[in-house]
This record gives sequence, structure tokens and C-alpha cells, in this order.
Amino acid sequence: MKRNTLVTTTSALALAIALGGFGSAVAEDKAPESAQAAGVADIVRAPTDLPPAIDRTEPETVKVELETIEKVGQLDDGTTYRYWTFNGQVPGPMVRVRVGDTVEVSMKNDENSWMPHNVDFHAVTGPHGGGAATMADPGKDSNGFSFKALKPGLYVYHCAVPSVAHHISNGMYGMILVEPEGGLPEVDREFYVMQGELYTEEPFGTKGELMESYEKLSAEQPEYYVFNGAAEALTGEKALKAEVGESIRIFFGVGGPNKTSSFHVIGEIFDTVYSNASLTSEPLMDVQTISVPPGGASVVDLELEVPGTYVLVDHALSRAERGLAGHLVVEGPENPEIFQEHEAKEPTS
Ligand SMILES: [Cu+2]
Repeated sequence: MKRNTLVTTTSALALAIALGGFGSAVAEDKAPESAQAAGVADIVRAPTDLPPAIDRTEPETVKVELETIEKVGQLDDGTTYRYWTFNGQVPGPMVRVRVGDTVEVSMKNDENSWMPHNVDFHAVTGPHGGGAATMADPGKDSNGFSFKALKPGLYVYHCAVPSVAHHISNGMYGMILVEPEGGLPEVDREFYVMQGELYTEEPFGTKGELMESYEKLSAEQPEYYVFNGAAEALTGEKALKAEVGESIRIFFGVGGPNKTSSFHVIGEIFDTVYSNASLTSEPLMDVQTISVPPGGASVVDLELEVPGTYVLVDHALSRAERGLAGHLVVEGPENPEIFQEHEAKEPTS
């Protein structure tokens, strides 16, 4: 089916998050100017759009308000797609709580939606992860639910309305971080990155508004692979940026719905890996590539010693030619002791 409804409203999303005076538990939505100027919504969530580390020591009640919004957004240069989102961007807002917190989730479905939606948090211990309690038809509020965050970790959330794969592939996924007591070790910068796939009727690279293909979705044959919702979204303006000498952390998750990521940063080594986003196990040290399944996540820490542009990829590298690439731009003084390119050799006669 062809879908042409252009929803450009990026109206301030009621993302009111009360965190007992400790700031927002959810990343804020920002409407990038460049995309607005072009008349098409930018659905890419900036990798820097995440709440700060929690510095309190006692559990609290945290309110999370989600709104499901369907909107046409930019998938690639000259290419648009009718996304289904949490709060207007992909991935949905990152929620950040502390172990022991009670999380009150309310969810509404935008009146311009065509589909019912809900949300299933993997951090929930309880039926459907909240899926039944958050079910909402277009224009309706869901009942909502509360849960106690029992286990630290970085957890995926996603829409769980059948066909679930359909809702996820259209952009309905995000993550919630449940910090352990005492939090994670401090780093200089943190980033929020999620991988997903889109299944379009038209081949990769086609211009115009693309249609979804349920057939390709069923066959697990995506046309596009994306970080944060769109082809090569995390390059240029939305690249990850840092300085030589800094430590960074990437909260990396896979919405999928179907493909496992072999996440790798070209030219770097992960110093610390919280594999499968287990924050209570001993982390792995010095890892080249990590495997992250759909509906799973990992946390990786890197020290940056050498300036340059490092490329985030899935090392199943055919996917790099279908939109999957991001940049980590590191600025600062050269460090020839660790890396230097040799001078061009004199031509021999
Ligand atoms: Cu949905």
C-alpha cells in the first residue's frame, strides 16, 4: 500500500519526566533545522540525546511519558519513509533510572496514527513487559502501568502490537538504562546508538517515498540497515564527536527486528565491554567486535588516543553499503608514538 500522508508536526512532545529534581530521565526530542528546512522531518535521534548519569543514592519514582507518532521522515538523500516512532524519533527516547526505582509509564497514541501501538520494556518483570497495559488506539491514552526496576542493565523497549516485527522495523524501539547502585564508572562522554533494518518494496537507493514490504520483512531481506533510524544518519552533523585523551561510552542496542549486529569501530578497540549489557558481571577487556542480538544491547567504553575519523559498522560489511555507517570524529594532537603514517616513498628508478 502506498502511503503519502506527510506528517510534519514536530509539536513539543509531552515528554514530561519527573525525576525528583534530578533532571529528565528521558532524552529530549530536538527537531533538527536542516531537515525542517527541506520540509521533511528528521527522525534521527542525535547520539548525544540521552539523560545524564544519576547521582542520587536512594530509589525514587520516575515518570516516563511516551507518545507514539507516525510520520514521514528522511530515510536517505531524496528518500523518505513513513516511520512509526516513540516521541517522533528513532530510536525512542533513552530512559535512565536506578535499580530499585519505581517507573510509572504512561503512553498515548497520536491522533494522526493509523495503527494501535504499545510498549514492552525488557526491564520489566511482569506480563507482556507492560505491553497489554499500554495498548492504545489512535488518539487514545493507554491505561499505563508501574514497575520496579529490579535488575541493573541496558534494556531494549519496543512496540509489541502484532505483527511485532512490522512495528519494530518501522522504528518502534528504544532503550532504558537501569543503573546499578553507585552507577557506572565515569566517562567523559556518553552516546546512544541503535541499529535496525527497514524492508521497502523499492530497492535500496530509490528516490521518493518508499513503501514497506511485508513480504521482504517475512523473508528477513531488508533493503536498508540503519543506525538511529536513517541511512548514514550518524555522519556529519550527527556524528559522535570527542577529543583525544577522552574516554567515551556507547550504549549500543539492536532494535532489529531480525538481524544480529557484529558491532565494530574501525581503527579502535573496545577497552571495556559489558557484554549483553550485563552490568553486574565482570566486563570483558580489549575486544574488537561484539555480537548484539535483536532485542539486546551492550555497553562499550573506549579511550581515545589518536585523532581521526573512526567508522562505526556492523562487521557484516555488506550492510555498510545499505546505509549502515556512523562516524566517531576525534580531534586533538597527533600521537605518533601510537600511530603515524609513513612518508611517501621516493620513487625508485
Ligand atoms: Cu506499534
